[in-house]
Amino acid sequence: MNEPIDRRQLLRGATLAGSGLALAAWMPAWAQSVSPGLTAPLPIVSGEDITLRIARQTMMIDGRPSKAIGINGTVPAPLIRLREGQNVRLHVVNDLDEDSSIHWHGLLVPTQFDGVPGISFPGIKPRSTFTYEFPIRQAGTYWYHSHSGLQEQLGHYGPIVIDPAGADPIQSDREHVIVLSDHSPISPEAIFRRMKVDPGSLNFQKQTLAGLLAGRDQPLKDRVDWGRMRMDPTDISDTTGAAYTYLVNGHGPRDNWTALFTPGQRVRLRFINASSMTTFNVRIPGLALSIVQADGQNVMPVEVEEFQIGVAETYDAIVTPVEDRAYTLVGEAVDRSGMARATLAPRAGMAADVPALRKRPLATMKDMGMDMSNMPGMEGMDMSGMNHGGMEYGSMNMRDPKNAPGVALNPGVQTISPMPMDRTGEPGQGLEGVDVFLSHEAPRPYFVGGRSGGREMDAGKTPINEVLATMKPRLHLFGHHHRFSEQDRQGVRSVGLDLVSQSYLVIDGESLTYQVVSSPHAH
Ligand SMILES: [Cu+2]
Repeated sequence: MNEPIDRRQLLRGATLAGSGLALAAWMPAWAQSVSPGLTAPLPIVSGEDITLRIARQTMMIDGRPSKAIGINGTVPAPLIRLREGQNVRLHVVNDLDEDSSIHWHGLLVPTQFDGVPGISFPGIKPRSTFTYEFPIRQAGTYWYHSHSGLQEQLGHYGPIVIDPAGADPIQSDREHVIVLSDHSPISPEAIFRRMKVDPGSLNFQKQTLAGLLAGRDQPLKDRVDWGRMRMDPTDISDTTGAAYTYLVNGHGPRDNWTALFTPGQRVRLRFINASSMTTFNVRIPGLALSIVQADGQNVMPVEVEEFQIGVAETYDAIVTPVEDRAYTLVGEAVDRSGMARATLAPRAGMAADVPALRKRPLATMKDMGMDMSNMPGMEGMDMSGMNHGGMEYGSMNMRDPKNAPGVALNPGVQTISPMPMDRTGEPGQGLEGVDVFLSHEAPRPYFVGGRSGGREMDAGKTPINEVLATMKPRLHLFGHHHRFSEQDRQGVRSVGLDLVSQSYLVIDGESLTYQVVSSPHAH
């Protein structure tokens, strides 16, 4: 007679016996729970001929299975490690039942291989293969992701590390890739639908009457003013920790992904924000972060205690932990609704204190591009007549073409800040209290760049656009590096910003004029 089998026991047994193997099955080695770092030979895909297979799969987050789309069976997708000067052929097999694609974020590639369906190629049909082929003309930290539907949200993203042709000017004893992302048990389509119906439906940090009575957040007058304008100062992130788990290399905060180091080592952390919607504030309490690269461009080292990373940005930081102890890597969502958490430790199984989530920031008039405190005679102005829709109420209308004479008012222009201003020297929303932060202005973290950026891109400057923002968009022109040069609107001082980047997080209420600089190499 057969013994009755306890299904739970069976599962438990299987989990215990096969935990190492099970992990290996859905996670690349550099992203497994405890990672020794990127060591040679690298547990990654490299060489001139690489095959990537896109397919649906399950991934485990904080011990719970979740639906995902991965590549070669893993989320994040495999680390692609290349060398400047080589050629690469990437055969992308689409095993999904829908179209897919891969966009190589920040790589200078011929147009037809940029991977944006409907623009540079038709996309990769189900059960078919597309081969990308291009020379590698740059070095640095980049990433790749789907440009089809909402697949990126489900895990279709991975890191790219390109080693320079010569010696790397950034010396380190060990490296780790830190892919930050957001993942939800709710399907991205359902989240999108919810956002369309009620943009604030996932915000559980709104102001309350109890808060008003206790003297928290905005005073009554501001609340009434903002209410009249139909603006919510707690609208910091659209999708929040109510729907998302924030991940480090595919691991939830409770998984405690651990990066190993030996005390005294210079450890290079390659941060990539591969999330769909989340801006992170990143810090490692007890360690200074020396930012040495931004969006793949080497920069003059800037030491910070915390930095903000927008969607699609990459930053490389050097940390030098000297103590024989664990440190917590905190990637706090900008609205403080949750955090990505990992540990840096000399040995596996260690953990440091995890700081509590800080108080969520409140948006200000400045964030809405309507700060008038610097304008004489306008301090006490009653803004109750302001309008968020399409009707005219003078220049404080949120979509008044007079506020952006150079912009054609087409359906792509959602809002125009009435009072945009230069905020490149500011720390970013939620970091107002931080002493040392990464600014886009002096000390010019982006300034050095140079290699694949600076020199090549000096020719043929063509100003094509002006960007005005009230919500954090990411500026990203595919296949281009941008040079943000100057800003020149009524009374707004010139930034004189000179940075080369593939994406740039616009601070709320900031206005930027930028030039796209074409070179013979950038398509
Ligand atoms: Cu991208």
